[in-house]
Amino acid sequence: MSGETAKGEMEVEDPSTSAAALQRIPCADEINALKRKALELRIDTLEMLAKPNSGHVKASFSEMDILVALYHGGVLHHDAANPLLEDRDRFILSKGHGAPGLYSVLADRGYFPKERLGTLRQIGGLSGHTLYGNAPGIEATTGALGQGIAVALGRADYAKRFGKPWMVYCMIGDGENQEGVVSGEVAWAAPSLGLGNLVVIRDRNGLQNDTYTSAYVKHDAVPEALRSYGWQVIKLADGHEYGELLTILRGVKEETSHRTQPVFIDAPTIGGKDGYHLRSAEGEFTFDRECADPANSFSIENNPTFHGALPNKKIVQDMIAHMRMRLDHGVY
Ligand SMILES: Cc1ncc(C[n+]2csc(CCOP(=O)(O)OP(=O)(O)O)c2C)c(N)n1
Ligand SMILES: [Mg+2]
Repeated sequence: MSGETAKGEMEVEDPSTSAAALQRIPCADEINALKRKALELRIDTLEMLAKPNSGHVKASFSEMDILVALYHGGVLHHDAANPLLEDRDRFILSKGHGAPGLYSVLADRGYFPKERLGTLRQIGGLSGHTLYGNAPGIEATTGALGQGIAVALGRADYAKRFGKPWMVYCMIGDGENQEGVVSGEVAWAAPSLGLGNLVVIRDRNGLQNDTYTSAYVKHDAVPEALRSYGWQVIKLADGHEYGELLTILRGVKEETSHRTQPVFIDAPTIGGKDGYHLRSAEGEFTFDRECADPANSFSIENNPTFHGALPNKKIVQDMIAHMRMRLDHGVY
């Protein structure tokens, strides 16, 4: 699918010259269906969070398109009817606070009934962070940042040593790069162990819990460092764009059998993506950002306030209503 530039950066083949690459590119209908699916699942996520009136909306919304590409775009080999299928690909959400987004995806894929989403953060219900055994499809207990990627490394190492055909996908946050295990131990070990079956995707939404990540992490230094340790680095232009996401993810999957380098996919995203409502000066919902009156509208996009907290209940209901209207009108 690709070659490496002099800088070691992944170069995607010109689709017009490669039949194989052409097959990986999703068609407009598929992209549209996935965008619609992601909006539906963001609505499910917001409704899930609205009930306990807490939980991680910004993280769940930024990661959603990547999850939908993996689970609905035919990338992961998995079977909701048989969550422990031996040869399944493993997906580990290292940024475990993004659990609500993953629950929406898993419920939609049929891992458990959608009604269970209404139990988030209740005793005996879905856990606020991913917890092994709490719901089918959750592969590891995560939430302490850095933990999931260490588990992912162990699983990938096991698979390689014992000749298992499955791959391990792991999503980290950009703030999570501050954990030593992410930027140190796993970063060094994975290429040394030749883990070509490990794919780490960074949800680079630019935010952590109460501020911008750039205050602590030099975003561009991370891929540079990983490349120098021996990772294959792929920088996406837009972590919400299905054409690019699927072309890359499908290509990475096809190359697994002869790859010895772990893969790091850097995906720029928008924290809280799609979490807004727009109203005109007259108070009517509008889809046009240009026509929206800021005094009547509200957005959690790229807003560090809404890490673990939600806006007030009225705003949340307005956001849900606006998202539903976008769904009805095909605006996504
Ligand atoms: C070891 C550890 N330290 C601190 C926290 C508290 N914490 C939870 S989420 C978060 C910010 C994470 O930011 P990022 O990785 O960028 O994820 P995002 O929410 O932006 O997707 C922090 C500091 C934690 N969960 N684990
Ligand atoms: Mg972040």
